[in-house]
Amino acid sequence: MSSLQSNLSEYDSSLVPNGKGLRVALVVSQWNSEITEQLCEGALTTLIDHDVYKSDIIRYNVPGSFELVYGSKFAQDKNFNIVIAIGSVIKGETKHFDFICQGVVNGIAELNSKGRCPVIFCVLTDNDIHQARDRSGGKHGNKGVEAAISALKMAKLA
Ligand code: DLZ
Repeated sequence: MSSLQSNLSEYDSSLVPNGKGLRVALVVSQWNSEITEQLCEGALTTLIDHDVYKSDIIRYNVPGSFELVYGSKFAQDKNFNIVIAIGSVIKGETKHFDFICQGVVNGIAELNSKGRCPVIFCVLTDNDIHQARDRSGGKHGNKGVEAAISALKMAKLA
């Protein structure tokens, strides 16, 4: 379902596992930081709302979304229950957008199949800054919230 049909910040809290005691890494791309800071804030607030201790949430910054793969692997190899990779790729005039998106999605998929804990994909891939704003706290909600809920569910997968 596209985010036009659902709001990324809406969820049924009765279906969300409690996060007490979970250790969470937020790997945050600094490219398009106006957007990634909003995504990070949405994820952080949602994790804390579900009882993850603030001191158990560690943030690592990476320069751009392409570096989210290495940053997530770096975090995965530490003692976390879950990693959330946060980025925003916005289409430009060249094919760079396609290469970055492809690299990040393939890299994170591989970490999920081979690494020691799940990596949640909190990467917006938009045509322009307006679409990105709409999905990072704007009219379509905040993908950071959605990512945090997925993180809680995956960390408690049983
Ligand atoms: C180079 C680049 C471009 C053009 N666009 C984006 C973008 O929209 N979002 C993003 O997160 N990163 C972008 N980057 C940077 C690359 O992800 C990467 O940091 C550099 O190519 C260095 O490896």
